[in-house]
Amino acid sequence: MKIWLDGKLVEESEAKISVFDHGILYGDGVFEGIRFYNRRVFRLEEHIKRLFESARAIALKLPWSEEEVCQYTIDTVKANGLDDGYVRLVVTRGAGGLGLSPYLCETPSMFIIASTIKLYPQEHYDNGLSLITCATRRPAPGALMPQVKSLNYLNNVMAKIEAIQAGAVEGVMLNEQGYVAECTGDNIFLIKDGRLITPQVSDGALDGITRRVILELADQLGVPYEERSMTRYDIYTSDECFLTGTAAEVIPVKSLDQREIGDGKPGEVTLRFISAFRELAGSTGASID
Ligand code: PXG
Repeated sequence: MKIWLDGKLVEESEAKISVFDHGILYGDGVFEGIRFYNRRVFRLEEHIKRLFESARAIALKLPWSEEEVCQYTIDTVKANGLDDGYVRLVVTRGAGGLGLSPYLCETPSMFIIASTIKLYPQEHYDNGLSLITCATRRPAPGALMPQVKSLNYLNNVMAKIEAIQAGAVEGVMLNEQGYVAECTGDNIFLIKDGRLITPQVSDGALDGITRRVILELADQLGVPYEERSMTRYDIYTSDECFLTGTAAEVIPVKSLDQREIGDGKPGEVTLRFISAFRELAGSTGASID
């Protein structure tokens, strides 16, 4: 596997970063995950824009332009000879001394991995996955801005452990006010009386690119939607529920806290979104050829 690291495509065994990198020492950095389908990188410019915005929000100045990073992403996918897969870009504050001041770090580091990812077995896409409500809350937006895709995922990792230990597949995370924010690595959507509902970003959700695609598709499919605060009651009493994320794509949910959602099977509106998403993802995106 070839890894893009600070300007060069190197062998995986050569792709090493310093133990003094503040990405490791303090989780000081940002990342993106992008899918490619049929040799086209899906929503490439949008992901790179979000990467740059995440970096700006944490006062991390990148020495490359957005266009250059798009090109490096394409170069990495190409160098690995994959038609379909997942690209992971990681930008760290770079190597500096001990001490959390980012001003100790001179140059940010970036690496790009082009590989494959499978978050869930096919069975969950066919039958829906089970969720629990996690006790671990999303940090308040005033503590950690939910839009920033930072290298601080401990909060999500703790929530994921809870979900798995409870025998579920994913976990719903609430914000400090008790409203639903999102899942540990996916955004959440409900269908109630023919309307699509998803929490607002200000409730602690990542402004997911797949989430944005679903809202665009809602317009095309003529499904009215609302971005609003929701509680667990809204999920328990919804007709359908699904999750979205670059890695997960669009996946139906069959239960929350052992309460069956709808009739416990992937709903009809959900299936329409899944097929519209697949069609779009399989036919659009930045070509690597
Ligand atoms: N919420 C959170 C907390 C996420 O981390 C999403 C929502 C979905 O956003 P997108 O833009 O992908 O539609 C994410 C996505 C990985 C990895 O290992 C990344 C995510 C999730 C799971 C794994 O690269 N981020």
